[in-house]
Amino acid sequence: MSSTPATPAANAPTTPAAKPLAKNEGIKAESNFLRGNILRDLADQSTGSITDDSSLLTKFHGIYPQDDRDLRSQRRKENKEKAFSFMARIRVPGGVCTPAQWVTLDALANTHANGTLKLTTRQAFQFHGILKGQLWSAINAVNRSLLDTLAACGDVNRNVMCNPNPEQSSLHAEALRTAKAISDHLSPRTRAYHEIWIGEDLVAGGEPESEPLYGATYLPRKFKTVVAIPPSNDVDIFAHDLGFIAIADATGKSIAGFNVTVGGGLGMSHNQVETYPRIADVLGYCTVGQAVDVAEKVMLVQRDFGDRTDRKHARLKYTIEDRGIVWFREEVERRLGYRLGSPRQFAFTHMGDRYGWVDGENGTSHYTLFLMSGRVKDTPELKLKTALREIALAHKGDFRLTANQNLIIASVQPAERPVIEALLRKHKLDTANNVSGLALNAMSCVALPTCGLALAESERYLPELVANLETEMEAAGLRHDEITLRITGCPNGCGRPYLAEIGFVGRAPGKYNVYLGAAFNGSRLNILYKASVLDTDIVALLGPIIRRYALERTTGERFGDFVIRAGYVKPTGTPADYHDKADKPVAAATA
Ligand code: SRM
Ligand code: SF4
Repeated sequence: MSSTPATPAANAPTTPAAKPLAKNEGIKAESNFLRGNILRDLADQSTGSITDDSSLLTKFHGIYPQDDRDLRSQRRKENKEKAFSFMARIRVPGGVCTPAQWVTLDALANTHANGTLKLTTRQAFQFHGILKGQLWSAINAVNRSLLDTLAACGDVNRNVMCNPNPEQSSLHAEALRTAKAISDHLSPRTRAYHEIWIGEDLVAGGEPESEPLYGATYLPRKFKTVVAIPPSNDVDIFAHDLGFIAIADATGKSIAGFNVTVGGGLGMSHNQVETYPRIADVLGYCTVGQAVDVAEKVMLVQRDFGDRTDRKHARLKYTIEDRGIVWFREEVERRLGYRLGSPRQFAFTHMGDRYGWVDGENGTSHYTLFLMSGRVKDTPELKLKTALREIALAHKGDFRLTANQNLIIASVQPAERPVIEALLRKHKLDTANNVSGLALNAMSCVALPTCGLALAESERYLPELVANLETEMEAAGLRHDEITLRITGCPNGCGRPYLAEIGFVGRAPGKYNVYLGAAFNGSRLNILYKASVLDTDIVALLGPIIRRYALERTTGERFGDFVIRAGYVKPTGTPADYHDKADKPVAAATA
């Protein structure tokens, strides 16, 4: 496989010279491959944060400065600087980690962060609330556990996701191998990460480094890759820049190749119709052996043609919208030196997780555990973090983080199963059957108090939102019916709300845009039903629709399909589906 080197010419923006490059481009270019002044800023004890330029660069190292937004106004009154701390995102290709790694992260959450672990929508872990003085030792310890935070954020290929498929163990093993190979191949090569966080010596003599794939300015924007195994679309393949849909061979036990998808992305901004969520296109088909090469070439086309002048227009989805999928395929194939095959038949049936015990193909079994919003913490009612530590200490298989923020206790040997069952029972975690269909298919982003971009609550509001709507579902006789519900605190889409049958997107404190009508299998986006709905009005808005669905649905008809048939929303296939032009711009929830 030959890669196109990132020469300045290859990396040069193709947008009109008159438009200046986005500020981030200069900071990247001058950072000496992501070093910048990070070390200097970490040593500066006069503040709990780092400079704006370093903040941009630490993202590539998986680290974000944040502040506790609950404390902002109080700190301002007291004339104190914001309550700064750091979020660190730990990359877990395919979401698979060992029990020993879990135990390490569990301990670090207590000693270095806010005592919780967050499982993300992209099969990664996050720590919140790391104080500056402990940041280095936290990241260093993560690396000693053979995980890392490099490229978990930033303008690079992010954590590569893979369906954690417990039922089809042999397909999963192959798909995971591909996900890891892509992850390794597209990882940045800079030694900056190792110098800063692992204390490795500077490259001898300080001779120039190179980033063979990325060049000095990396990508125009973040880039996300996933591998899916039909019929499960739990990774939400159509939401990502690049996807590989595994096509099984005639035996059903091995992968023959992959359909390649490109140009998905969800982020948008309220009132800016030129930003919108977009479903990925199926580009073609490749063999297993070609997958890494294809991933590289797709990323390189985006490296060279993505818009580096406007970060709101810099994702691959806009490159494809602007230039067309035919042009894009030709450009990828030109670099590959061969044509992609015609896409093969595939069918996704769902994007949620399968809870409880399932048997694998090799005598092992797997338990999928529902975690509300992926947050692992101890509360007076539920000692979830303690329970999972005890399970990790006893478990001999692996753990798999799902794209729905849940956890699979995977590869449990028959002899081990009674031990895990007893621990699940002891901690009352064997209760998926008692949880409603709505809750089991609900997801939220983090939002307040840590996310600097949140306009409204999300994770902290989800339990109340679900409980309120569960009452309506129960009254309609739908307690165990599955409807996907997702909420985010702003329109960036971190909880993939535009792919939920019911999506809530924060506009202002206590106010949400309500979206309806996505497909249950993740193949169709939803549509704005009503803008700026007060949280207190949500039940009155949706209750009648839920009741009508219960009465009028046809056999097997999904809620998302029903609301379109019943005329609640009408897809136009234009950005108008997501925006409400009547709305005025809104300010952030707290200053
Ligand atoms: Fe996200 C920014 C959290 C998945 C689209 N996302 C952020 C930041 C880092 C806020 C910031 O820039 O200051 C959030 C940190 C909050 C916090 O306090 O932890 C944040 N995003 C998350 C996570 C943790 C949500 C979660 O509850 O699980 C997810 C971490 C995934 C991971 O492990 O890598 C997360 N973010 C997503 C997804 C879903 C996905 O990829 O499947 C999306 C939509 C898909 C997409 O990329 O189009 C997403 N996040 C964004 C965007 C909008 C990007 C865009 O193209 O417009 C931003 C803002 C930005 O990049 O400027 C953002
Ligand atoms: Fe923050 Fe918005 Fe992402 Fe939620 S969707 S985590 S509020 S950036």
